[in-house]
Amino acid sequence: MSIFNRAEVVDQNFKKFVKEGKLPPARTDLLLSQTNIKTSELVSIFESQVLSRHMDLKARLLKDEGKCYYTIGSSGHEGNAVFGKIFPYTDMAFLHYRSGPFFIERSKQVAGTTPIYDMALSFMASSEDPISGGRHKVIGSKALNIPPQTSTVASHFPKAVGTAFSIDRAKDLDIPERKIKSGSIVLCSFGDASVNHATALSAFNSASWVTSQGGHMPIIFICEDNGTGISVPTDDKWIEKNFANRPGIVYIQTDGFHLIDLIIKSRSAEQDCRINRRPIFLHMKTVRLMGHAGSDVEIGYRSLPDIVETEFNDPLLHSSRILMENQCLSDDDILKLYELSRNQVSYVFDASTIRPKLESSKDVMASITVNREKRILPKQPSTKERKSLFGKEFNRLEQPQHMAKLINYALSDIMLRYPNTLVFGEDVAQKGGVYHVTAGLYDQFGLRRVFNSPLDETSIIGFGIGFGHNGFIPIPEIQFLAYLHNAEDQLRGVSRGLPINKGLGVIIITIIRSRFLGISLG
Ligand SMILES: Cc1ncc(C[n+]2csc(CCOP(=O)(O)OP(=O)(O)O)c2C)c(N)n1
Repeated sequence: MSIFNRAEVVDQNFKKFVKEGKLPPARTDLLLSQTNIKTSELVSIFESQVLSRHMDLKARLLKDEGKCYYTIGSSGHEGNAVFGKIFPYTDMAFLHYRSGPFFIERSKQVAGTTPIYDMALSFMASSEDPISGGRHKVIGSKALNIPPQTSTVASHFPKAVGTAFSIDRAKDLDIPERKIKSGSIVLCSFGDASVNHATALSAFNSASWVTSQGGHMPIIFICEDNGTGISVPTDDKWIEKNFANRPGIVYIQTDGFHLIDLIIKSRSAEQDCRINRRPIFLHMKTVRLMGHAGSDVEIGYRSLPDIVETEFNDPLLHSSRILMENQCLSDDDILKLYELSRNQVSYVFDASTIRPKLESSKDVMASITVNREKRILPKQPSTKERKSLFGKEFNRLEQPQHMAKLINYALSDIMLRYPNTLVFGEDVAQKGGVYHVTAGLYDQFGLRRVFNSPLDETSIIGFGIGFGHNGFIPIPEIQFLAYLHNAEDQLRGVSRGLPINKGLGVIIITIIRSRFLGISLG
């Protein structure tokens, strides 16, 4: 066994250590008998953890054979299977790329889902991959309410915040188009290094901001803290120091090695968030095994004893100890489950290697959604309706009007015609926009449909995408073209046009370009 092949070492060690009973010690002395957690729940979670581990191991083998293209794995993050169990599939989840165990466990809630095959097709870049159409290894599922994300770290945070913001607003406005069950919450998971990203900070800030304005923000930020971002260590206390005292965000820490602690803390996070409709930061401490991705050789930047020590803290070994000490499974049962799962994953992955690949640009574009849905549109507002709303006769086009005025007319018509439209951005409410494009809309349609955002374009577009996920037609305003560049990455994530995004609303951006000495709609 080569010391460079850590996947093989981790695999062999698991079998050896379980057989010999050489298991890492517990950090907490929680026992199953002190809780109302069922044995079947623990076993199901463990099975998902093991299946995910085998996906990582098999992907590496197939990569060496040139059949698998991208092998960023979930090893070390298997604790996230618990979240797949605790949170109902109706809670939309914007996931970290190490969420294989979550995906497998959540799929058990919905009959007919095939998470291992779906992910295998994605690993193999097959055109039949239902998640990204073969473009990338990514986790996603329409049936499981998991919108797939781009690989840009933190890009999913503002969308998650926007979606959380949309849930109670949709209920208040009672829009029939809403897609997310009322009372739902949103999950947003990520690694420890990602919290430093401007996009992440934008989202935490906006979640806090909305809460401090009295708004509802039912979101659980799940930080899967493995203490490193590729090769750069995260200080042991960095996450806690940063998030233990954020205004409006409740901080809960959990042990990513301990299934019982994870279940208890996730349940309490869930209850708090679901009832109080406020953001929670759930901090799961864990490790990363087998390097950042298949191409990463950890020994280039970490000492071997450090790697070996981390590997002994394998969450699967911890889970095995918990299952044995609580008489849920014997060592024999665990080893049998381990090998059966290996065969299952191996069979499915081998089958996926022979599925068609992307061959042409036509194949690449085949999965891009085009809006061909036939809808019955509400009728245009009549002059009488406009008059009753605005209190005066409208002869709008009798004489030439400034473009801002024309956009303003168009917006009020759209808002009148489509009760699921919202207008938001900086200064759009009482002030009516810095260029008066939204003048009068706040008075006409009220605070719930016309509202000011925090001064942060990333969040504005994030709100737009999030509201779009929930059946709204969001109309975010960006004051000036230059300010859109801050937020462009959010748009790129949407324009991927993946099948899951079919339900997304329209996003209209009103961009004011003063250099035209007038106003144009971008
Ligand atoms: C915006 C952006 N910058 C850089 C990268 C390259 N990159 C991919 S993963 C990663 C580290 C992320 O670390 P962390 O958030 O701790 O998650 P982990 O991989 O440790 O689970 C980096 C820098 C990226 N994907 N996106």
